Amino acid sequence: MTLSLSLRTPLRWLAACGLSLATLALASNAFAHATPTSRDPAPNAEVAAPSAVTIHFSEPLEPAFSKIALVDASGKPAASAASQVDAQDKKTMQLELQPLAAGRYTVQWTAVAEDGHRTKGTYAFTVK
Ligand SMILES: [Cu+2]
Repeated sequence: MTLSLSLRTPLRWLAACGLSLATLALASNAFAHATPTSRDPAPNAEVAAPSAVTIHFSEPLEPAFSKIALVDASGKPAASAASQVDAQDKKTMQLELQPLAAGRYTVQWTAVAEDGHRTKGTYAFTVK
């Protein structure tokens, strides 16, 4: 009984320690996730036909895995080009647009930071 207790207690401490280390690692990784710092058009904005959707991110992006898509109110793709990550700052992603018809549009973005972590989001704007 005494033996098993003395063996198990250090194991429990190890397990607890490993858990808090994992929590710490997760918390510090969260700072490296790419999140939007500005979006143009802005969420819920009413705009004249914009020439592009531009999103600035908090972290540099992996261009191969990061993208912006735009769909119209019926869910159909509304952009003919593919989005681009700015080659210099790598934190700006842009989707160039043909003139859009009036209506509501949804931006769907996926951002993969240089640490490999993926973030994604959607928001809508309206073309007058
Ligand atoms: Cu991360």
